[in-house]
Amino acid sequence: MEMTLRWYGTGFDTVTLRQIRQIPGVKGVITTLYDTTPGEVWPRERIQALKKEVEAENMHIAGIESVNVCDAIKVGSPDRDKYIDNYIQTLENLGLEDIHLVCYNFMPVFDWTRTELARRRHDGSTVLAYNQETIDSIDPENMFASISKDSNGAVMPGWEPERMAKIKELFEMYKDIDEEKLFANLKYFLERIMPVCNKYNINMAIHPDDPAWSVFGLPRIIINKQNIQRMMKMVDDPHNGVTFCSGSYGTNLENDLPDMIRSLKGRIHFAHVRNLQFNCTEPGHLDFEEAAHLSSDGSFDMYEIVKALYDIGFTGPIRPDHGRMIWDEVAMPGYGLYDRALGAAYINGLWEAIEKADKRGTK
Ligand SMILES: [Mn+2]
Repeated sequence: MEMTLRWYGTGFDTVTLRQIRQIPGVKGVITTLYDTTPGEVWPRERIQALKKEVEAENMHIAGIESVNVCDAIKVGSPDRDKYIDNYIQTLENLGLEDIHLVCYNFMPVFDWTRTELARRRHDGSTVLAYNQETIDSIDPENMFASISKDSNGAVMPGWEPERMAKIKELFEMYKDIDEEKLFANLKYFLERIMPVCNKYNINMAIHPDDPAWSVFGLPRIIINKQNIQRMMKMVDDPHNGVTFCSGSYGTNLENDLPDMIRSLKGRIHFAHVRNLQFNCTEPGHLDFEEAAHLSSDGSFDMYEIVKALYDIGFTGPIRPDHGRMIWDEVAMPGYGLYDRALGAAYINGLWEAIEKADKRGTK
């Protein structure tokens, strides 16, 4: 594995490249052109400029998160081919710049969904949290307004104000889209992009839906082992792979995370590792919050998750995921420096211990 950190780019991220470089073992960033709109072509010069900026701090771009897929492609509207052509051109431009990993998602309307961006925990840190009763009582059209007040002034990925201003229109676009149609549109998209991925050896890594079930009546498909196996098989190409995000698949307690990792051997191109703490697991009253990465701070056995990645011979980029807001840092919720740096150090420690035990035959 290669330890990395997500970086939103100068002007969007409170964390600098130099700070990231000083986290032990981090030489790669996962980044994006944050001011591009889904559907547009990423100009090669801008990708080059981004690379230069990262390389000036003695790091490299380990992958892109994300090149977002526009709604026309997700709903399969008549003009989707134009946008897929643009996506292919973006992939070509990335490939020409020697970038070989692209994370994306296929979630309708909302990206990740949380009900709070700054819930206070027992230790005084603040974290993102999800409460099912709140979701069930909220009008989805007001969702954006209700959470954006806690965003510390940051534009949240997937919750861009321009998109959210058209929320009614977006719901209208998806009104006839069920799971089967979403699968069919994903298949169509993947079949069209696989040739350029093969040409430039670009690994596509779909991010799971977060949370891993339907919210607001919208279909969600990248949610469990069965559905990802279906997705792998429907376009059976090694470049059609996944981002294994423990915090997203883990929202659904029926998902056995180490087992899912083992079943995806060879198709996990990117890993997001984080922990959640469940406060209530009753359906309808489900409540969870994002814990520190440490196993004992949350509900997941992080050793087993990292060990499963080690056991399948995972060699791709890995990153700590959402961190708590600690030590008075003011940053985009989930994306401060401090707690993600602690997460990276912890995952590095787990990995080193697992690897050494394995090599000594005592694991
Ligand atoms: Mn993730």
